[in-house]
Amino acid sequence: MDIGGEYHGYTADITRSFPINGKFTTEQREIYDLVLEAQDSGIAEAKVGNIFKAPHNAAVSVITRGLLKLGIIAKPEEYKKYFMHGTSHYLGLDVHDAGNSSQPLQDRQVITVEPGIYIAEGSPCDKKWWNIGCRIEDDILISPNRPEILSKYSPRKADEIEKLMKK
Ligand SMILES: [Mn+2]
Repeated sequence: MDIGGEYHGYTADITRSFPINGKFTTEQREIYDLVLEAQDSGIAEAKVGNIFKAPHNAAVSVITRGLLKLGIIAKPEEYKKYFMHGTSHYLGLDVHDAGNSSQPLQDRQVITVEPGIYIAEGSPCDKKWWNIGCRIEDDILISPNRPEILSKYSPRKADEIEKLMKK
């Protein structure tokens, strides 16, 4: 679910992915944990002075390494087949807010970090991966120190998602 909300004129936008029957299969869990790791790496780069694409570059690096390791791709550049969108946009008065992505990240800006992996049926990999799709999106406040995850109270780890699904 990719969900946008608005409160007193300001917006938020988060995404959560979950296994439809409540429990991740082995393959779903591999992909989920890889996207989560990519997101963690991206969030760590969401800080003052970094280029706007720093979170994306970090996420691409993790996803590429992971897809190679899982044998889903054979060459690094093939990651684009399964991760075909950007990782961040600005948040503010609009849910895809105006902003100059050629400027470094600044204190008090809010951006999303939302890597994903989408493996369509018929993809050139083992069919056990087909039809798995996953994106995890959170809202990050840029500060000089540690990036602050504004959406941190929404369950994010695979175990937390399964626990929530059990309710
Ligand atoms: Mn978004």
